[in-house]
Amino acid sequence: MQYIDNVLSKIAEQNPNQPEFLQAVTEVYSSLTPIVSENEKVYKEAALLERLAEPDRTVSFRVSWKDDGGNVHVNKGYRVQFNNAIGPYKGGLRFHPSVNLSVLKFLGFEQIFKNSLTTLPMGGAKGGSDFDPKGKTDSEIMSFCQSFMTELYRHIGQFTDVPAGDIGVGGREIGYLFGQYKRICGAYENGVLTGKGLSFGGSLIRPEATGFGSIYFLEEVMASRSDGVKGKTFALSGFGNVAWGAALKIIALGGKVITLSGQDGTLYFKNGLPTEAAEYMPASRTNGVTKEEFAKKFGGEFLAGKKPWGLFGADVCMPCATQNEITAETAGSFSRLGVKYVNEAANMPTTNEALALLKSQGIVVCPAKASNAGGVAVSGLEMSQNSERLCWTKEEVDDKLKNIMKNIYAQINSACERYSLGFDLVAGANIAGFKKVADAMLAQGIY
Ligand code: NDP
Ligand code: 2IT
Repeated sequence: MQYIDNVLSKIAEQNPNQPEFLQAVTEVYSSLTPIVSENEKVYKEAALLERLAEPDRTVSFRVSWKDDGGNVHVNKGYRVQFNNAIGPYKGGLRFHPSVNLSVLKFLGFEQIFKNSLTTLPMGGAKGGSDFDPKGKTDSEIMSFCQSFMTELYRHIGQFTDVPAGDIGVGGREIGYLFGQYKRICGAYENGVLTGKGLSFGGSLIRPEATGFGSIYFLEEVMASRSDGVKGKTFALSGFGNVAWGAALKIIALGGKVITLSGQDGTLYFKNGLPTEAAEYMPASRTNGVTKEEFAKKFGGEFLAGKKPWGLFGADVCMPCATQNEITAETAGSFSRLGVKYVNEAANMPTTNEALALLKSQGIVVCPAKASNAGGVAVSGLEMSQNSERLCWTKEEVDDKLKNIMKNIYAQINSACERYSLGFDLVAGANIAGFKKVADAMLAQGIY
């Protein structure tokens, strides 16, 4: 569509050297044709697509910290506050050497639509640093987190912007970040961060939420095709928070997890990952157990330097590590390997070329902004509990999470019906997530 093409060209011109960001915007905007056609005049007059692709603000700052030997290091710190049309900015923090503005802008942009799909009042944001937590001691991580928060604190708050975890940021980091925020502000504002420890305002099920939610979403998709998780084989990537939650739920529902992975290679479990192995994943990381040692301990193999895709037959491929893991080259082997579903638990794990290829092969893609929305959804529930000054039970949170994932599927399904999209869940999720934000932006005037 001409209007969308023109906007995309302008965004590409204005954001050179930001390939991940342009990829995310292209993927979303290219699928909006049916809804934009219906509202072209209004959207054009309000420059809606142009405004939506430019963050409200981006904060960038220096993070200086000392290692255990007393040496000073300098890292880059960022927070991209993308859009707060439907609620305070909300989204995780990523600590990884690959972090740059392009990566954080793609993540913040995706977060807008994901948060909209959760039905909870949360805007979109993302932040982080090029700091590499690998090989750092606990005291170095604390020193880094304290320095990061000493700058970030002035930009966040329970009614303005609520960060959480992402790659390299888990419960330990959120604890140190919260401690420093409390110390600087001199007040106990526990709604300022989510993913906190249970003893200081965290929510039960938040650690498991992204992985659990992703399987709840897949169950909805499978049920609509008279299919289910039981007896299916799953190839997962990643070995972190999301892979752990997903593996636990797959095994509990009678599925078989045959692979996991780290940056250094793939773990292969021919007979399926045992429950006790899935339960041990977080502790194995904190105890410094290598992937190879872990695989051997639980009857698996470690394939150094290999990615999990294209090697083994599986019903479901489930990327749980990072962006652009599934390329056209790997996606090309999926049909032959019997893959029927790609369940995106990581953010933007599939390139746009691979998405087109999967679609042409009839492989169902469960889009990240729907499938992994359970994490931020339970973050939203953590905020609700903090506001109420109450803690809900595990069952209460898990039930709410299940309902949210069902509701996300229902919204996508109704967008697919309304706009005759067939079973294109990627386009359905984009349109459903976009509509609520677009309506709110139009109602709030031009700024
Ligand atoms: P973790 O830091 O807990 O784990 C990340 C895993 O991915 C690790 O196993 C890591 O390998 C691997 N990994 C990281 N970078 C790369 C890379 N460049 N190439 C290959 N493997 C890599 O992160 P999470 O599990 O929290 O996040 C995983 C994905 O899920 C991300 O895309 C994140 O944005 C997304 N997500 C996370 C949510 C959350 O609540 N945590 C919510 C929604 C989405 P190694 O073991 O070697 O370090
Ligand atoms: O990508 C994501 O949705 C997250 N990392 C979780 C964000 C959050 O605020 O819980």
